[in-house]
Amino acid sequence: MKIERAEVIVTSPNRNFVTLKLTTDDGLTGLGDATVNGRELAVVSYLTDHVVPLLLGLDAHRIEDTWQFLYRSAYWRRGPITMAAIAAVDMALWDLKGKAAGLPVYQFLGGASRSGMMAYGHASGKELPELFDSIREHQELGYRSIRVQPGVPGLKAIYGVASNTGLAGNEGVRYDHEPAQRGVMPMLEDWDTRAYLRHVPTVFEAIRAEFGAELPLLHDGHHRMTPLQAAAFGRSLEPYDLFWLEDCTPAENQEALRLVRQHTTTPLAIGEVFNTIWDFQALIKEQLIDYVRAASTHFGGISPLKKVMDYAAQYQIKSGCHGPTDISPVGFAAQLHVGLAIHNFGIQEYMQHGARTNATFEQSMTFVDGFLHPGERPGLGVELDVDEAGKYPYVTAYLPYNRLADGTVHDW
Ligand code: KDG
Ligand code: MG
Repeated sequence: MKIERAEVIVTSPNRNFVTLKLTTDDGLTGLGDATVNGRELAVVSYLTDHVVPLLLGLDAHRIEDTWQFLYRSAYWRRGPITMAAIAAVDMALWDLKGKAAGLPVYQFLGGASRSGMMAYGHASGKELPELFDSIREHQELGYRSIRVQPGVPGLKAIYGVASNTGLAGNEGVRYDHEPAQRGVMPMLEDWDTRAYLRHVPTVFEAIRAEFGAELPLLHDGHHRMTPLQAAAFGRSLEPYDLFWLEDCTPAENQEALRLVRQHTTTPLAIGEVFNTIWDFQALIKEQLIDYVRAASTHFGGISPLKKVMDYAAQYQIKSGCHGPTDISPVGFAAQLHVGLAIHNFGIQEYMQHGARTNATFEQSMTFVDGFLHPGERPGLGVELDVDEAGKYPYVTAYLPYNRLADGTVHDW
């Protein structure tokens, strides 16, 4: 099974996606996701200019060897562009292996450890009534765990609060509030940490009063606090029993979590912007986190995701893979196969793709009563309709950014 053709396909059905398609000499095709939100074309160049020429003629069964070859021969280590490109190759090779053997990928990772994976969705609302409606809408869709991002008084636009309510389906547009703000410049949002720290605990108090003690609730701090602020915030949320507090401090300074950890028992999740197992090394060994937020797409693919989760398992740390809409259906399927197989699965973020994306990427994945399953189709279970993909060319799209009241740029 030799790699005969490698194509990089860019499509923007509801948002931009970069997909690698490998074709073997026996006619099988494998898909990999290489989407880096807001920097998509950099990965396209990395793949077409530097990776595709190296793949032609390789034995598609040699997944680990190909991964090590691409990682070590590049010499320059880590980074989202490199690791997304390697991820796409890794996923496509697992897809091919599955198709060649007639087995879904999870069967190669140890087989199923559960019948389905609990997913959480994104509820948001500027004010409590909208937020409560959004939580209820998610419950009606079957979600049993809910991430909550409220507005903050005095702030016009902040991360995670949909500009208008509504869920996927309507071409994905109404729910596409998060990063894919289309335009030639990043959209400006505003920020005030003290207002946020005062307000958010009151929101969780109101949610517990309305929805009771059982509902698992999550919240994303999106890298915006200092270690001391995060420590105080985690402590102030303890009465509301969060499933996790995510990205409470900027991810670059991993030592910050030592301080946070000393002061709060609110469970911590981090890692959606991490690229390698080494970014998690100290966090796992020192038990500074409870959930690993790596995404297959930004972490080098299925192979390293399985390795980091096996390492985390030694410390009772669980998975909570990043699953926003900027992970394509291919990347999403890849981490569903890992999640189904590992013993230490925790939860899976599931922000649903829009109708056009689902028509472009045909998927075997299911979401039933709040639980995800990758399906039984050989490989990853995703096929790309290239004619459909061709209808939606790349659109310039940036993530938003933040400024404080005095104009200083802040973490977004
Ligand atoms: O591209 C950036 C988004 O994926 C990110 O902002 C989403 O934080 C996020 C999350 O938890 O889904
Ligand atoms: Mg996040």
